Amino acid sequence: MEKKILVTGGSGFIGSNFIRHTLQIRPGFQIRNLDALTYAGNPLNLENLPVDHQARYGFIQGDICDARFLKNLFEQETFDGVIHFAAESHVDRSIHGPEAFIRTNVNGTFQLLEACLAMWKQNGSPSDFRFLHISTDEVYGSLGKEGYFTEKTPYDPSSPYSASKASSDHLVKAYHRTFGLPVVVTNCSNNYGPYQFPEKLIPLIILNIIEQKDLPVYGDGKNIRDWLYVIDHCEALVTVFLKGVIGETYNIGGGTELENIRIVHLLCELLDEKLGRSGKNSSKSLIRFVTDRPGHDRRYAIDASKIERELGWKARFVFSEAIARTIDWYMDHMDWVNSVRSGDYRKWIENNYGKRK
Ligand code: NAD
Ligand code: TDX
Repeated sequence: MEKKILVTGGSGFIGSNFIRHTLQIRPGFQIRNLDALTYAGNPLNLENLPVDHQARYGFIQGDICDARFLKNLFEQETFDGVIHFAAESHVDRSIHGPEAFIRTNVNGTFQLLEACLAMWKQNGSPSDFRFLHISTDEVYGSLGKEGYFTEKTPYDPSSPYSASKASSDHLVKAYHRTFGLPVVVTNCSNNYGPYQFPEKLIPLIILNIIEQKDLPVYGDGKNIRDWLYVIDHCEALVTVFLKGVIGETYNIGGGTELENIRIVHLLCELLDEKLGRSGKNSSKSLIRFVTDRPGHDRRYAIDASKIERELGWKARFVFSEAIARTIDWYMDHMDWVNSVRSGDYRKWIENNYGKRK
């Protein structure tokens, strides 16, 4: 199947995994990546694509908040679909500085919808066009000990990040109901894997263990996240893009619920084995319980039965294997790590963790 797709935010963590994986599994897909290259976007994430993949890939630097830029782009090029990853994505940053989240996640999504709607109408409103909006389980708020998020769980976001994502989800749905734009929305749980920016829990802890730095655990460490290997997420997105029903939402999750402290212990154990540390030198001695994140959601857990039943997708990576693979990737890519840890990154670490001790 031949398709020309615009991916937004393709130079970030999930977007770059998505582009690499989709070029490989969908030889008929051409992909253009529109990315502003903020601190979280890195051209290195898409370096060294195989030659035949390079021929089907193009990069466009630009900001989704820039209406004039989007209008020009859609006048010059036509797309069969838009897959929208671009966002400010880190909860702690949204607490320190919410404005960027409202700008990109709310206003940027709005500008993108406006431009897509105009392009879609201009092209005769094709029914096979898709606007796939990538969202998060955080829009549903926090669970207690029991229960799961379904597609019908009411929105109840806790952080400026999740509130901005919730807002963008509503806008996307409204553009379908009001203007008929063919949209689909996905809400996914926490991802892990290669190319994740080391401000997020798993890469931060892996690198701090390697470098024998403190391992900051917020609050009592008993908050629970439902972890999904990034390639499973990418495969779910291709499935929803091709087979999802217009106007519908699909929850995506791996069914691997873990307390944060368990993940930190596991990473210590796996890395200690590789680095030959034990006894008094065990990395667990680096664990520090620090001031909790304000508004910290206690538990996320996804009910993914709708996408499994209706579209035939199922997570296929097992956590214990995929986390080992992720550790190996970081150990083998210290050049990438050093290149993304710029002056801005060091400032962020000082800002966020300096105050928590
Ligand atoms: P990321 O922060 O790694 O990447 C975001 C990308 O968007 C970067 O390349 C950045 O340069 C780009 N970007 C930011 N603002 C932009 C703008 N104004 N215009 C154009 N590009 C811009 O994020 P991620 O972890 O890859 O997440 C991707 C998407 O998936 C986000 O929408 C996020 O909400 C959602 N999501 C993430 C997770 C997760 O665990 N990481 C889970 C569920 C959903
Ligand atoms: O230093 C830390 N210590 C710590 O205990 C960090 C960075 C995090 N944590 C805790 C907070 C969370 O309970 O670990 C858990 C995971 O934190 P993050 O990696 O920041 O992810 P989270 O806040 O759960 O959000 C992620 O998943 C959903 C992504 O960043 C979002 O973009 C996505 O929507």
